[in-house]
Amino acid sequence: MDRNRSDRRGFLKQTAALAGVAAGAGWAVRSQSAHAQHVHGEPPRRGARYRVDHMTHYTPLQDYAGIITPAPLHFMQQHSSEFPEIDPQQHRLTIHGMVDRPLSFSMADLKQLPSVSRIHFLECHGNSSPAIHGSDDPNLGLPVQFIHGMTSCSEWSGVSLSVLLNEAGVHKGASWLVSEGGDAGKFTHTLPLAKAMEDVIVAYGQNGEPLRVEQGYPIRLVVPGWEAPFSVKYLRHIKVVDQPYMAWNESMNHSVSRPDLGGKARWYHFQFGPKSVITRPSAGLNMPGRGYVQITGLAWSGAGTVTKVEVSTDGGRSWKEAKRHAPVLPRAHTRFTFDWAWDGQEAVIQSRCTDDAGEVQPSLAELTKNWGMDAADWKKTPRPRAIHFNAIQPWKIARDGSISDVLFA
Ligand SMILES: Nc1nc2c(c(=O)[nH]1)N[C@H]1C(S)=C(S)[C@@H](COP(=O)(O)O)O[C@H]1N2
Ligand SMILES: [Mo]
Repeated sequence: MDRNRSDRRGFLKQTAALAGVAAGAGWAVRSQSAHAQHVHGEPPRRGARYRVDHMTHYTPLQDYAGIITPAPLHFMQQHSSEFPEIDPQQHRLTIHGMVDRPLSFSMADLKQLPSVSRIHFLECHGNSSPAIHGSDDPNLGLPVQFIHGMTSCSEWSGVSLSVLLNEAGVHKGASWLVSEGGDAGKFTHTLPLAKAMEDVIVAYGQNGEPLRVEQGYPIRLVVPGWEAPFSVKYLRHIKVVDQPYMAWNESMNHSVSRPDLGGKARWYHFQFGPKSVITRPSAGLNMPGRGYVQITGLAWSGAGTVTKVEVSTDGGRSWKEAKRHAPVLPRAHTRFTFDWAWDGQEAVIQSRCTDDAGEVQPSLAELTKNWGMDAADWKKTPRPRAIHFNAIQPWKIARDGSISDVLFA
């Protein structure tokens, strides 16, 4: 495990150099040392909730172009204090429970089956939460990375889960799957059978390479468009059952009490709504100067494709359509750009996503209303543990070119 750690450190030193180049000339990072340390060093120290047995890495969304997150920069949420060391020669995936034929697949078995490769984002259910914008974080003047960087997008390769389930022969009356990982805590999550049959991948490849250890080597589930806890890493067992199981992690970490439900907890949150964020210019960076600026960012939706991205540079008074760059794929990040000239005056810039289900990304005020909350709730300490937080993100550009978070900074 120590070996893993030090390998990782050496490796990340190289990527730190790369990311420095990718940031581009002119885009000064406000706090270079904190930035480098938290992007590429040890996992950043989190607030009280995540101190023990939890490792988090954030994707530096501001530092790359296009839609594919370079694998070493993929975000990571790991509910254990070290990575499992799994021998791919020994690793097996078993499918059992309500099936005609319980099956056990080796890695070689899986790779012999028909493969698929598809580009999808993953996003932690807690990404962008006000608790992350919180001032208890050591990174004052949080860059976009530490607010929205628990999402990444990759080309995932593997076998459709439906192929494996059909091979096993699912019983009539089965309706859920319980998937278990091979990490120390045996991370376990329930998944409705209908989604499993629709588009879930048992992935062994990430951007043409084997999965990274951080991403679940040698295999993981990829559950497109749904919150990432469904995408169980180090996948080892799938049990076919006829009810949701509410495993330990699901009840402890992933069910959140909701004001709109009278303070009751909702067990499951599934698909993400439409979301977007301007990744440059963004909080933590400084404007390169007056004149031409290409505003760029990412938009995505758990429902399907992004059909429109609008940008406002006047605090939301007027909106203009941004350019969406191909490929625009379902349940994948979509790159957008917007040509702008900064006049050196104070400005608030923000983006808004519409998806092919016709849903529009809400403002914070709309989200507050939808969730039955009060504007004052966001000011409480600790900040509300809002999940699936997809409010429009305004960034404020000051006359001196510094950029800050309007929502919760
Ligand atoms: N085995 C296992 N699977 C897991 C987790 C874990 O800790 N162990 N974390 C879950 C959570 S909460 C998230 S957000 C995603 C993160 O995937 P990533 O680390 O590849 O970005 O994995 C999910 N699957
Ligand atoms: Mo997560």
